[in-house]
Amino acid sequence: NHTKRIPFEKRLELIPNKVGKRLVQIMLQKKTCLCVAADVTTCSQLLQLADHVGPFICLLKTHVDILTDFDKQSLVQLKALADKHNFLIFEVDRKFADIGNTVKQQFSGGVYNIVSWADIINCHTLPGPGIIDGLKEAAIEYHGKKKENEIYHGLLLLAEMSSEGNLITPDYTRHSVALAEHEKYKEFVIGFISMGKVSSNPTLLHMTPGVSIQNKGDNLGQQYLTPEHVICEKGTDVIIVGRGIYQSKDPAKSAKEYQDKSWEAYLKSLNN
Ligand code: BMP
Repeated sequence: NHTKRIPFEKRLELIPNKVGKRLVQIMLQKKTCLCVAADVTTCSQLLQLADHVGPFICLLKTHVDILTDFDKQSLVQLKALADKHNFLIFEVDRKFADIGNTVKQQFSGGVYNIVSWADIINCHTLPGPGIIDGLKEAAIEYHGKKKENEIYHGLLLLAEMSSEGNLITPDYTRHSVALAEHEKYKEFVIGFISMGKVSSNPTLLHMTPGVSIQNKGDNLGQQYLTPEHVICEKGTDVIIVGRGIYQSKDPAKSAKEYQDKSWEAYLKSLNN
């Protein structure tokens, strides 16, 4: 993180992926670097939370597999809320981690049919490049287009994790960065889940979980840093906040607070 931060306006022109571009556009329009991790367990809670925090976020991250009453109709409603409040949806915690052929089916098949509604997905890099190839094939086939620049999904690679004792090494992170920067994936991979800036390529976005203003961690290994720390010191672009927002008494008010803090930190980091 020694290089100066490049303003989002400049990066917007360079990003080839449509989802990545739209995300940065939304961040600039709404002045927010906040992604809410909506880790609630029912569809009605999810929709209510999305409606409350919608005005303050660029992205809503969901864990569809923790919903006890998952149904596709709710996803249609969630999409409508995303349009109403102008945010994207990030089906993150599928965290694909298998061989290319399997993840291709997991992405496009099953009851969730993720390819048909998620804008952004993510995967572990442990299996090697085949995992990205498999997901990319599913995305291209879904749209029935063979032209790579028509891909309308964005993939984030897990380059680092927030949990205590995780097994990711600096070498693993470097290899993940090399995969993301590979020419072959430039239309599809939009960035990383990481603890801070891991690549100086301005087209790749960094999103960081483990962010809280109040807490230092939980009793299952989660570790928290503040919005200012991860944006100014670690150079990340988007903060991912779950319990700090959805467990607060007033999620909309908390979301506004994280939004303001994230944008202030971004502006401050431009002058660092
Ligand atoms: P919380 O702010 O409540 O700790 O939630 C963090 C969110 O980010 C969770 O949805 C978790 O699955 C996700 N996450 C994480 O905490 N650390 C990682 O390394 C990767 C994640 O996706």
